[in-house]
Amino acid sequence: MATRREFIKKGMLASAAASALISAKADRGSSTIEQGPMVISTWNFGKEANDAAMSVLLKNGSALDAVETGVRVPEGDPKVDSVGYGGLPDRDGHVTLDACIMDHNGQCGSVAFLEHIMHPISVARKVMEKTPHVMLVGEGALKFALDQGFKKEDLLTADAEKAWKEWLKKSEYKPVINFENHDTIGMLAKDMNGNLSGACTTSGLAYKMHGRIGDSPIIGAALFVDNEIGCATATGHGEYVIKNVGGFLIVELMRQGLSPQKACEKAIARIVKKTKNYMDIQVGFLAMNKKGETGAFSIHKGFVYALHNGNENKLFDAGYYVK
Ligand code: SD4
Repeated sequence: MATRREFIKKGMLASAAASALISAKADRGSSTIEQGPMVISTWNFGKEANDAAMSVLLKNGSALDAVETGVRVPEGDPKVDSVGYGGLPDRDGHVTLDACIMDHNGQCGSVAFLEHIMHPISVARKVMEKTPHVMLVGEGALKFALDQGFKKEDLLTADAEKAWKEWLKKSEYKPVINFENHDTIGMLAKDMNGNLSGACTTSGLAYKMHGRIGDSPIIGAALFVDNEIGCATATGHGEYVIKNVGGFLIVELMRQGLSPQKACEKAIARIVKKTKNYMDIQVGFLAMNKKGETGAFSIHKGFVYALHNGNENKLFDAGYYVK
């Protein structure tokens, strides 16, 4: 029987061979990898998050552990103002967080409208593992987190508070496309056993109404995993992802035989067709199938994602609808 080290080496060799395919297809926003561990995540902060996730996978860790570990990186980074600590607040000055996680058994957990906890993804995982429920929100989610030993913290950084006070002067609510080029982190991973998992976490749209929950904690919208088929995640204006059940739609399209890339393109086309003001909104999707093939597509230019194949970790521009 192969030792674990041989097994890891095999996976890495396969990934090295596949990396040539990544660069060959980079400009089309898709890649083809047949074997080995894989991680794909949204936006440029995905690169650092991928490194953390891949270090779990290369030690033969599970895809579930990998995605949780990966997205905790931007959650804990005060310079990232769209996820976790340092996230921009709602219009009343509250940092409220949404997150969900799903594993290869179809188990999932989610928290929404959660305040004062730096790592909502880990609370979402506890909801999955320690409760008979899928989703906890607000006060109840906070109480559960504290009961589980999470620390209550002030997540509003001085920079985020300053930005909010500046916004208050006009109080003009207008979603901004590719908000400073970094946003929600959605991450999909495949481990050495070929199992898939995903995670998604965010502070949501900046200056949203108090109480607003986006797509990021909604299983089937910003995240869906079916270990027989593939997985998908979303970023952008959550309302449109929810209305079109984006993550589930993409997995179902892959089930019908579409590649991850074609499935992402078709889901974006669906949103565009059903949304009169699609020129004013951004949605981006990532997908991965059971073979480790990936896809990425968005409405507008500017959506970038990070792909790590166990050998190299690179940023790519996703393809887009509005030319
Ligand atoms: C939301 N999808 O709350 C998230 C945040 C995001 O561009 O990705 N914003 O709608």
